[in-house]
Amino acid sequence: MQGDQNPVKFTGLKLSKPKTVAAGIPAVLSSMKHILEEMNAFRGMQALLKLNQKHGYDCPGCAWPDPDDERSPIAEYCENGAKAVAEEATTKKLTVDFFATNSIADLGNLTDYEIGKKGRVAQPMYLAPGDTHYRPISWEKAYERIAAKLRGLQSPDEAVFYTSGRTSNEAAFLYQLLVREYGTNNLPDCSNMCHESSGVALGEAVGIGKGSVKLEDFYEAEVIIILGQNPGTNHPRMLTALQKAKLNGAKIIAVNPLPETGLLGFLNPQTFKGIVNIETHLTDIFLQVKINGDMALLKAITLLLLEEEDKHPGSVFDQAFIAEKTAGVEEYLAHLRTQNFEQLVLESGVPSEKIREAAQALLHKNKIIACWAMGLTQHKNAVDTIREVVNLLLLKGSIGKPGAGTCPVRGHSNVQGDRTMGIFEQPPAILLKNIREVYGFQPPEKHGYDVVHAIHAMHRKNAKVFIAMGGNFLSATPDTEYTARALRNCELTVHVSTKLNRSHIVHGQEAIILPTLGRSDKDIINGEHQFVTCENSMGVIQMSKGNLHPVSDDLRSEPVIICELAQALFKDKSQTPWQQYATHYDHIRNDIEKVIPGFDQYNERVRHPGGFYLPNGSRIGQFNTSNGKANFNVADTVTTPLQPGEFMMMTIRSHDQFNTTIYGLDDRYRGIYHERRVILMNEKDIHAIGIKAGDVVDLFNTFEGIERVAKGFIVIAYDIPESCTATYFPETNVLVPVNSVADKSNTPTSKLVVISIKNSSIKR
Ligand SMILES: Nc1nc2c(c(=O)[nH]1)N[C@H]1C(S)=C(S)[C@@H](COP(=O)(O)OP(=O)(O)OC[C@H]3O[C@@H](n4cnc5c(=O)[nH]c(N)nc54)[C@H](O)[C@@H]3O)O[C@H]1N2
Ligand SMILES: Nc1nc2c(c(=O)[nH]1)N[C@H]1C(S)=C(S)[C@@H](COP(=O)(O)OP(=O)(O)OC[C@H]3O[C@@H](n4cnc5c(=O)[nH]c(N)nc54)[C@H](O)[C@@H]3O)O[C@H]1N2
Ligand code: SF4
Ligand SMILES: [Mo]
Repeated sequence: MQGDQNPVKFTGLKLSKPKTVAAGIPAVLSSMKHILEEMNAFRGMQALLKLNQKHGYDCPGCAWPDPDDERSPIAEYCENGAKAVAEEATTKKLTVDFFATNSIADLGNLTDYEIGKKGRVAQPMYLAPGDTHYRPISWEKAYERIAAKLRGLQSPDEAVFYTSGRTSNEAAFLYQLLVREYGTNNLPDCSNMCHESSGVALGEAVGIGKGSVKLEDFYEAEVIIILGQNPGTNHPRMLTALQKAKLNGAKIIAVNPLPETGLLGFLNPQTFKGIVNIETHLTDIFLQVKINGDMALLKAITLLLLEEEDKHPGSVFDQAFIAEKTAGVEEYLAHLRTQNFEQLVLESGVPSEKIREAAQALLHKNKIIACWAMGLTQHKNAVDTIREVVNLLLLKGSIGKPGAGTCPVRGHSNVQGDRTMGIFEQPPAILLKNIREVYGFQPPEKHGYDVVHAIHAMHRKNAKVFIAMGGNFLSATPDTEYTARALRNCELTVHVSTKLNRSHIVHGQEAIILPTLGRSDKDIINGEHQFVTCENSMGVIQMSKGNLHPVSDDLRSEPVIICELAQALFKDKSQTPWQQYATHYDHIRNDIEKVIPGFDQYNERVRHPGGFYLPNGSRIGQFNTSNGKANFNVADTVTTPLQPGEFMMMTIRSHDQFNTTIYGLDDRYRGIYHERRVILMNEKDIHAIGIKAGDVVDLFNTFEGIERVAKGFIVIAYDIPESCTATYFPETNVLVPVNSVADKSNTPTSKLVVISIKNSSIKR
């Protein structure tokens, strides 16, 4: 339907050679351009000077950690951090007039890029049943409307409460508390589409669903393997850590279907060396795998290591560690011995000499860090692939010691914290017990809906109210047409949002937008400047205090919105101090301390500059699994049979976006400018199906016999393995089948969609 997807508008593709170094001066210039497009220079300086400082605010971009010790006083951020701030701290705003002149249908004709550039939502808005325009509504009336609807449902399980990973610890804690007091565990979150596979795999293998390394471990590592991650774009300051690791002698192995610029080389714009363009070459060994060829590649490498270990027992594997700390090694090695090296080479797509080179680099090293992101997690067999990464680390004794370990690099800036705070449809027993003891109500135990289950439930009208704490559910989820129908089937959709997005346009019978303060906004309550806290990818809890004057007086903070909604919903029937929580966030933290393990003396410790680390067993070699050991896993590789004319498609991020927020139209490092509707293909494949680079094509998927179509993409010949293609998320989410999910984690398989390609009737 109209509005579900980005309208096809070509913007004028320009191509150049992909870059060989990331950052440097072009990154500094790009940061400034984005900032100055959205605000004046004074506000820009105010915003950037506090970004990632110990008394400033946490970057709303990714979850990469800040250094524990010294921080640059002027620029402790990257280009994409600056863009995230520009997007949020913009002084453009959507007033009542904007909504009066733009109908829902008008808004549906805008691309995501155009919608985002309109500015911040400035007051609560309401869309009445059958109405064509959002109209202003008071906060109190909005809360009443939502509360009445929630109270009127036959069961609390008819409501769905989504969370995106920018939400602070305080807001996340209150949100899950409200939802559980209301009576459901329907708490899907963006993590379900992101690192869920890592959480499941690591939980089973080493007893905690988080990574084990600290930033300092990078500086001690001997080998760093980076699989399925594009840090130059998505975690740019990771390049600084990699640069330091290299200077200390580490070797870097990159595993990716694309030669991503940030993995190849880096110019640090913060050092004098960088300014005068002396580059650091980052990757030593680039393994250009086929899409989902990682498991075969890992097995091939491990097989070579096993051969050497057989020849010289004890010289390659850490036998003492294996004996003392792990379980299942016999089964694993027996399985490995059944594997055929040549077959694995073929499945991985990587030349055997390259695999031998990688094995050689690992042979006598045991300070090994493995980093990964969406290139591993969003596959059918993602959990097994990640466990194969852990298998390798366990053989080498490379976990629970300095310079070694697991590093799933998280996406959203507080996605890890939200999970710690209880945003999870499968609540752990300890959380339920503590809630019961502290708040005196019986929280529900039955597991709730995750993202995919929530879509189906709304589609079937089993769920009738959808509430989102941030995010862009429609565009981030798979199978856009199906999800749009699901949202439209709701009786009420509610979004707590900073900016307008497609999920506000594809709505339930009634819809409400509650505008909220962002990370960079100053949050004053009763004259006191409040702060919130976040957890980064390495388990550090830090405070975040915005310093910019909000663009509208009618914005409220996420914690306050939740408290006010809870009061409207529960009236005087709740024992929870909702009113008190909204007066000072210290009260919230005092109670988090009672409910969530690891937060002792929360208020005191988080006020220490740089915050504090949460406990993490795997970091110190204590594996809190059911058998107290780190567990090996035995699983076979999975191949995707392709018919002639079929390809594997991965959906990836360009350099100018944050998930569904489109900052700009350039993907500078890949040399693709001013266009997002593109498909990257191997030259031979282009030729084989009788099309040409520059042609406009339509893309098709027919999973489970349903035809899904994404129209109008320009073909680009690119350095990508045969049978593999790449497009940008979210334009091709329409092709990701909602029922194609990872085993165990239920994560949509956004990195492997089988497609066919035909010339389009649409002209450029
Ligand atoms: N600027 C910016 N920063 C971001 C985000 C953003 O959108 N913009 N998003 C944030 C979020 S929520 C997340 S989760 C992270 C995402 O960070 P990434 O995971 O780095 O993001 P993707 O673009 O999805 O890239 C996946 C990478 O995996 C590769 N890949 C795809 N399939 C495979 C495969 O089968 N095997 C291997 N080995 N590689 C594969 C792709 O070529 C690509 O380089 O970034 C976070 N940071
Ligand atoms: N095909 C495909 N699909 C994917 C992925 C992929 O790689 N390929 N990646 C998946 C991943 S890893 C993720 S994490 C999800 C992301 O899914 P989401 O987290 O749902 O999506 P975002 O685009 O990050 O959400 C952006 C919106 O959040 C709101 N927002 C921004 N800041 C704030 C804030 O401070 N408070 C509040 N309340 N709202 C705010 C704004 O309204 C903005 O429009 O997408 C997933 N979808
Ligand atoms: S690396 Fe991530 S958290 Fe750090 S400044 Fe860049 S976007 Fe922000
Ligand atoms: Mo993510």
